[in-house]
Amino acid sequence: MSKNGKVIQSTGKWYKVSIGDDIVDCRIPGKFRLKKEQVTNPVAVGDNVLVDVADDGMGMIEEIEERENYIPRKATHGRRGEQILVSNVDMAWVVQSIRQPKIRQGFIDRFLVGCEAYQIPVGIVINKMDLAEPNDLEYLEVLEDVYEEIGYPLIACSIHDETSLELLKKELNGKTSVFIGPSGVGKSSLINAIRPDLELSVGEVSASSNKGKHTTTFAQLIPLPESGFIVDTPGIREFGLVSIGQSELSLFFPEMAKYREECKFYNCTHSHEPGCGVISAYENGLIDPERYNSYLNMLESIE
Ligand SMILES: Nc1nc2c(ncn2[C@@H]2O[C@H](COP(=O)(O)OP(=O)(O)O)[C@@H](O)[C@H]2O)c(=O)[nH]1
Ligand SMILES: [Mg+2]
Ligand SMILES: [Zn+2]
Repeated sequence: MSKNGKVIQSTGKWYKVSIGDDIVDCRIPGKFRLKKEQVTNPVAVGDNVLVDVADDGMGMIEEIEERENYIPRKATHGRRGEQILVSNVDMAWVVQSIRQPKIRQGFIDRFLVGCEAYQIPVGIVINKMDLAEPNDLEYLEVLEDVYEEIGYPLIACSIHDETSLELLKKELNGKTSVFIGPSGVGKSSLINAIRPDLELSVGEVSASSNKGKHTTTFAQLIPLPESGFIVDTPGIREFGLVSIGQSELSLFFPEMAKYREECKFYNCTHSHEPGCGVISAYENGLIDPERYNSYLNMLESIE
């Protein structure tokens, strides 16, 4: 009998598929592997699939629903093309901590751009608010103003503050969400706070410091208490400016959209050109200086 499910884990050969309340071990037919696609993994974590479940409880993946979006990473083992880290993401959260380590706005902006480019709705989580000092609170207010004005939700939280965790849980419920961020900001701790039964290791050196190891790590969807999934993966750190061209970059800064139209040159990079609507908006205080600074830094890093 065929059933609809969602791939929650993958080894490359075997797939765990969540079907209703069950988790079924599945394989894929050989023809899936042979298909010539741009991506190197035929079935990705996050894929919605149709599974034929045999009498012995084993499954065969028959069909993959078209993906709404996906988070890419560079293919491993020197292969060309993109690999899908996770697909059908409802919401990505860029996680930073107010202290230890302190917020890096350039990092936030880079990942917001990545999510915009791959059509993934995105918000910001500022964790470890229990460590905040008075000037941090002022900074947080500035960040809230800047990002919520653009349209990015911002949640300030702490694993020691139940009220803030409830807020976060509400945002995650019913969706497939991803935490993106550098190590040490508390991603695993937050997941543990939501699913205390899991006991993910906290405070461990991130696998990304051991490149050879983490390239073989697959993403995993962790079911949330009510409904929805949260993704746990170290591989997401690389997600940034994958395949974005210089003249495209400003498309992924939503607040620049209406000023771009005023630019004199159609291929304006909004960095030095005369008659640039974005530069003039920046000079008139209509675009946040930090955001514009992030834009210029990213522009420089694109070949
Ligand atoms: N004070 C404080 N420490 C936290 C908080 N969240 C996480 N930590 C600590 O930060 C360190 C790194 O946390 P971890 O979850 O491993 O971060 P990850 O690398 O992003 O997964 C650990 O020592 C945690 O106990 C928080 O809200 N407040
Ligand atoms: Mg972690
Ligand atoms: Zn311009």
